[in-house]
Order: sequence, then C-alpha cells, then structure tokens
Amino acid sequence: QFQKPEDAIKYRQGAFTVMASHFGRIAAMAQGKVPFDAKAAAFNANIVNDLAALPFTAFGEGTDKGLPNRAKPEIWKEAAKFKSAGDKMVAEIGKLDAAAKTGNLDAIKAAVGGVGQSCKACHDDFRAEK
Ligand code: ASC
Repeated sequence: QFQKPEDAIKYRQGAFTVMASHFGRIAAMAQGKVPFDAKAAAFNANIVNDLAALPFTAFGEGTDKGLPNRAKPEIWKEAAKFKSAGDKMVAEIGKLDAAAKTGNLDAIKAAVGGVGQSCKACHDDFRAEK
C-alpha cells in the first residue's frame, strides 16, 4: 500500500490534518465562535466521516521512523489498545455525521464533545510531546 515508511507517515499526517481542519470548523460552531450553519456543519462532518478510517491504514510496522513524527512506540506495543482507540474515534465521528445530518445544534454539540474526547484520549496515550 505504501512504498516507503515516509509515504505512510505523510499520508496519515495529511489525513489527520485535513480531518482536524474540517472538524475544527464544526467545533467552532459548537462553541459559538462562528455562527451555526447547518449546511456547512453537515458538509464538514461528511468529510471527516469519509476520512476517519484512513489514517489507521498507515500505521504499519516499521512506519515509526522515516520522517519526523510523534507516533509513540506504544502504537505497536499495545496494538489492540491503539486499534480500539481508533475504532472509538471512528464511531464518535459516525455519531457526529449523523447529528450533523439532522441539523440539530444541541445534538451536534454533544457529538463534537464525544469526538474531541476520542481525539484527546488517543493523543494522551499514543502521541509524543513536541
Ligand atoms: C481538534 C483537534 C484535535 C482535537 C483535540 C480534542 O479540533 O485538532 O486533535 O480537537 O484537541 O481535545
């Protein structure tokens, strides 16, 4: 799937970067930082949902080095735990996508909270400090 470890690292970083950008636009609405726009929320949630599983295809063995990256060794040492953290994020993003489709801001706010927690939980355990 990836020719070189650096290709996998670039790919997963790129996927997370695009996800963070589109999730951030919804989070800003949930936090009242930008006006709520149901159509924009649904559009952005759909993008995040489509991308959600992709980064996890790019954490194969041997992709810890090749480019600067913050993946901790625990990703490979505690592979089942990492998988379950990723699955949790994918599930929470699925809920956000469903909430955004309804256009209900309160439901979106709740789902944004769940997604944010799932991002943070994985970062706490599996992402190194800068
Ligand atoms: C974001 C983003 C994350 C999560 C995390 C939530 O918008 O880029 O990584 O939310 O900060 O705690």
